[in-house]
Amino acid sequence: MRLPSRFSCVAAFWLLTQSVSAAAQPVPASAVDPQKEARLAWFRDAKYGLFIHWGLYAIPAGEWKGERVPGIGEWIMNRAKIPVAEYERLAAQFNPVKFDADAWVQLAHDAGMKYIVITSKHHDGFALFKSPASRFNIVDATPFKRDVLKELAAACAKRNMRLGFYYSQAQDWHEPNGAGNNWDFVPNAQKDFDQYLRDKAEPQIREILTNYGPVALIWFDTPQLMTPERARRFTDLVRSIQPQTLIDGRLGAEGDYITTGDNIIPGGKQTQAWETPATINHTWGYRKDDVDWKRPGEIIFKLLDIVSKGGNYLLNVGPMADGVIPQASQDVLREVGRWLRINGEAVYGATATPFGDELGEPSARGAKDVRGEPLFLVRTDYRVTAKPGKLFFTFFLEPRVPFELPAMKNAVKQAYFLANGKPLEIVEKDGTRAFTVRRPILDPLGTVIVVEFEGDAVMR
Ligand code: H79
Repeated sequence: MRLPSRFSCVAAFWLLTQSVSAAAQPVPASAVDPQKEARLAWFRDAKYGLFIHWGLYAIPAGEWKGERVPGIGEWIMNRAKIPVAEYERLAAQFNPVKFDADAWVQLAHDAGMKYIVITSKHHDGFALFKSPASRFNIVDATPFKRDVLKELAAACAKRNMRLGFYYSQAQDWHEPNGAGNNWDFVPNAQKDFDQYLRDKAEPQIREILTNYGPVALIWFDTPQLMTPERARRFTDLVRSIQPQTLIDGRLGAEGDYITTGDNIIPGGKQTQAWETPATINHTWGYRKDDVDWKRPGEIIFKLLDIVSKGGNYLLNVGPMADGVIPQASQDVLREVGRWLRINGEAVYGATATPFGDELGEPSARGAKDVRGEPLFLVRTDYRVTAKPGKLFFTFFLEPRVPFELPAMKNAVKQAYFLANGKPLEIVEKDGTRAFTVRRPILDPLGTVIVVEFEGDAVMR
């Protein structure tokens, strides 16, 4: 049999993670697992989390030996085919004296985020924690010698912030038998992958679940070489140590929730819990040349878009090698946080839109998108989120005059601006109900109008 190249393996994974379809996926009643639903309760309410990609790759920051290396920053070892012996030398330079766990947690808090997920070990194999299983870690191999996970866990506990760990369980470019490194070592198919799992990945998962208090979730990634049997060993390990810890959707087996492709937001709502991991610029790990930050308005739209489809938004920052999160990305996050302090009721604990026409529609001409899937024409005027007896209409553009409520059988009690409580008159005409928002729209980042109705759930 011909061996698949590394690239096609990655490409296959890429396709695998893109398969969340535009239509809602009904979950048969038999598939509802009460233990899983209990584990997921906080996650379903949280909606918005901070992803942190930090490691040795923050030192080269997208450049190696004076040359710009294209692609995502944390992939630099792979893209530049840097030998292990050379990459390891970065550890001796890693001394992030400005690292302040409290400041990072404060940022997540100010940003309105309810959980943090940090790279405990990325594909380069370097661990941000003291690890008996491998000396290639921040305590044993750097002059810094501090356990970043320990400090973050303490800071999170103080602020009631949930903390989860990204762990690359399959790729490990530092290890002869880890997946992915074919420039120092033999191709994947010739490796003793189970030796790698036994000697490093499984022990390290045990370590991060044992030494840092309650772990909100483990965020596995790129399940190359992961058979159902191998994945099962990780599931058993996680459940045996911390039964409440969630498992993401990239272990190589069914997790507790669906993880979409990187930066992919599905076109329609999903009933299963799900999460979109996303970049605030174009890279995960810090790159000095990527300053193309998303605007606060874009992030608020994506957040409401995701929440209106029943999902969570895990938005990433890449701290620099000195331990500081780039100020420009902090400023953007804090501005979103200011909006959320006023309008958070439309987000936290909210469920998906009971409607759906406002999301967009498939192209009637049968056009295809870049992935060859039917093109979905996204509408961006407004999004709807829901709580028992309440609908939240978040407008990103001035609503039509008058704005007609989507059809529902429930009586409508009242409507008002969430930001200031000012009532809006509901006018009934020919069986439709409408309100009129006068110019200028209250908040250009998103104006939320609450519509209260009789009963808990919308009847259509
Ligand atoms: O941790 C972040 C990424 O490093 C990781 N997932 C997120 C959360 C990830 N691993 N693999 N991929 C994402 C997809 C890889 C895409 C690739 Fe490429 C295309 C690998 C090789 C070609 C991008 C371009 C990276 C190197 C070149």
